[in-house]
Amino acid sequence: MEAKRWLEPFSTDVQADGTLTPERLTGEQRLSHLRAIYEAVPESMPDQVVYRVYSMPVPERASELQTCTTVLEPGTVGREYFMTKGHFHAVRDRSEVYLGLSGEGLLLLATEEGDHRVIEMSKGTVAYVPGGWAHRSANTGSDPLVFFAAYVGDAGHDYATVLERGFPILAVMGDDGPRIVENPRYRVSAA
Ligand code: PAN
Ligand code: ZN
Repeated sequence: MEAKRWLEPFSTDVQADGTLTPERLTGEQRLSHLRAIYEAVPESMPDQVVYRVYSMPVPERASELQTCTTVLEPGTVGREYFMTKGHFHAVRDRSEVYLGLSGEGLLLLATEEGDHRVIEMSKGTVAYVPGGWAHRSANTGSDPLVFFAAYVGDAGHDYATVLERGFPILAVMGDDGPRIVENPRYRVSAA
């Protein structure tokens, strides 16, 4: 039989809360898995889910687009807002687009040299994440921050670099709203 040349077209419904129909939960991050990204997680904090990712299944190759939604809960650890682990794409030049669906937050971006940017995310924001920029989302609102993402199929995720060096900037709760501050724990690339 002749091998299939093309994938089968398909569609998925994104619900108002960011979940997909049919259900496609692919990742759930609890506070206990995220301790290393915060300055200090108080022992008294419950081990709650900080975010979930729902992904559409396509092969991880450069000819495809990976797509998913992220649902990031509201909350803080100390003064730091709940945030995603953050990553570079393993294939560094692979780009990505985020589309805000609901909630309020900040998309933090940083290069390996320590250059950084901040993009405000809310419903309707289309954020372009070029290759070479690590990206992390922080929920600065009181509702879940929900966004859709599409990225080059073979991008892969390098979490280790951000975990080892930290992110140059942090989104923290100030007296009159969110503030961006330098991250004292950040170690710039030795290169
Ligand atoms: C997003 C992220 C998602 C979760 O889909 O993977 O928001 O963040 P972490 O992967 O940093 O835990 C994306 O940027 N994909 O490439
Ligand atoms: Zn990404």
